[in-house]
Amino acid sequence: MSSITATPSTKPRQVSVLSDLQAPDFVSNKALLSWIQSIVDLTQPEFIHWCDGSQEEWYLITRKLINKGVLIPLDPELRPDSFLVRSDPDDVARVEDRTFICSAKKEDAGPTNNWRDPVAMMDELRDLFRGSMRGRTMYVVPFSMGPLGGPISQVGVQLTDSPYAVLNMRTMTRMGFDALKQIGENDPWVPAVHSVGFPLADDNGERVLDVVWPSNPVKYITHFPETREIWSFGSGYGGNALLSKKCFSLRIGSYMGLQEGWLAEHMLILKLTSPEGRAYHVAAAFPSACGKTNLAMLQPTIPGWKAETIGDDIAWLRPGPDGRLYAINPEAGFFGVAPGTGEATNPVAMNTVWGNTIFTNVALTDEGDVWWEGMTREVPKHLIDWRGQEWTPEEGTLAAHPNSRFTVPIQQCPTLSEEWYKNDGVPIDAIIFGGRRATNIPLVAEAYNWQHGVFIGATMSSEQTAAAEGTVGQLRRDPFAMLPFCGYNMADYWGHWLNMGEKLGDKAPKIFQVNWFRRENGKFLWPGFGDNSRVLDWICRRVDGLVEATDVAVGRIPAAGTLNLEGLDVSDHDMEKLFEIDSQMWLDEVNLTDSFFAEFGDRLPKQLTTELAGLKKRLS
Ligand code: GTP
Ligand code: SPV
Ligand code: MN
Repeated sequence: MSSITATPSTKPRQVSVLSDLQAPDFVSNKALLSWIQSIVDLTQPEFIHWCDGSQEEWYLITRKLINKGVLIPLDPELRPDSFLVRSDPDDVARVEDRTFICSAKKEDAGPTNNWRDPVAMMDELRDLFRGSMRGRTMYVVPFSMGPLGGPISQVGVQLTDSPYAVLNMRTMTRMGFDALKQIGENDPWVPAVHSVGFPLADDNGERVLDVVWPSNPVKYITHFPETREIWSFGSGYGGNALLSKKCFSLRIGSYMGLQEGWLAEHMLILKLTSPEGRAYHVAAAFPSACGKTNLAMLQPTIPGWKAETIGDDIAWLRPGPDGRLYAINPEAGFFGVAPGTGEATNPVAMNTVWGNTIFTNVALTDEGDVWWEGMTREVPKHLIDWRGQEWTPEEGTLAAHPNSRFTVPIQQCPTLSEEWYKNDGVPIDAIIFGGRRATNIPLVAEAYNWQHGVFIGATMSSEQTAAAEGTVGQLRRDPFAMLPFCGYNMADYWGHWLNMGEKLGDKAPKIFQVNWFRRENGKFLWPGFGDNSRVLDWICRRVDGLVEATDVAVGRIPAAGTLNLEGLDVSDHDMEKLFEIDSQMWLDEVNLTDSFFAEFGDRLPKQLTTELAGLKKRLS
């Protein structure tokens, strides 16, 4: 563990257990109060802090963390009210092998999730959480996912001993007393307990020293879908600790969606306006660190198109009164990947992080600003790297961690659509699935119909990124970009999508597949970023039946001349490669899909078997 941030009191004292919850007067929900009391009794914090979401609160917490050396303020002239934070090198990404779905029955978690018996898990958690907040402040963090009081919105309360998590939650959600007021006497909310697992007292109750980034080598990210509870232990980083995000909005959310007839998805939401002035809304699922933030902030390179951002990571979708599928972004901020983000690739993100931003695990410049690989063409001569060490380019190491991130309010995004504020969401015209695939998957293909689209989503694979612990670059199945985020049996999830298609009928969005990452000799064939507007243009025109498509084995690809390539410097050879369908390689993939589907036994919807057989036939 790195540097010490507090001197022990000369007289070690027994850390007290709270006897008074100090709840604000307006809190009337008895279940909420008794739940908080039970967590206080279990974790034994020294202080309790109800987060009101005010500016004063932000000021007090940031000053406290500056004094402890946790937040490093950046030069206010360069990046006002912004901070650098360095995590423990062992706590830098989501821990998928420590993530559990604790449904009563193992089959309900399914073969793609880690499962624990809920009673046994809870026993183990109680042992871990007992006294885990001693000597610390427990923050009560009420938050709303979606606009306050909106019909699609949900409220949660995270109890945490991490003030860093509090600051992030403040940016990522509508956090504070306004959200707490949404929980009336009989209203539901999702309880989420989080501890970094580093109490400031030893077994004798004597105070111990804090560290800059407290965490615990034992980590558990656990979900109880049937009782809608979240318990997270041992990590302070990203999706492990900001429980509104993956834990609530996706894992618990997806199960709520199954029960209540809606969808919680790992999707960006983008509004596009054509040169003719027609507005389209698209939702796109890409695995972690595969381009959602970038596509959500796209600057079209083809004339006349306008792109506006609604969400970059999560979408909640449900049929509206007119029978179409409507989406909201439940979040209020971006927790975006820093490396690769620069003026050349994502100028909108660069403009968004002008200030009020928390940067985690990036490098510090001599001027007191931040830097990461890909931010500027020119590499600084000297930096302090993400571990806090002197760094020069000759070092040959990465100055920023590959999963370093920025946390920033969505309202700072210059391309934010005013529709982000809409309670009822936006009607979705097209759903896009994308992954990081060096081979096989064409630049763009349209699904033949909803069922085929569900098959495309279900059979997605992608090269693993640094967003989670594991081997980067390894190709793995990531159905619907939800492999780490589906809170129940993936086969039932596919069934839910198929049912949704039936419900939506001819009002269902069209489904597409894209791949910006096809390579030849290690080099990307497609320029990506702003030029992805060319693909979106084709997709929108297909939605309105304005351009022709050619049927191939895997779907419908642009007919000759229908993809706008004007002013683009991609050779005919590369364009051909981008759409190449190698039957043998595809048949190999079909065989792998066969074994993948077999893992789900008789829970696999038979429509997917039909689709697989259809694909095989078209390929041979
Ligand atoms: P999560 O926040 O982890 O869910 O990720 P995300 O899907 O929002 O990923 P993001 O947009 O941050 O992209 C991650 C990486 O992909 C960055 O390093 C980008 O530079 C790179 N990237 C995004 N779009 C493109 C593209 O069109 N082409 C290429 N080659 N790289 C891209
Ligand atoms: C992802 O990994 O998909 C993220 C980052 O969006 S985290 O919030 O850490 O899950
Ligand atoms: Mn994500």
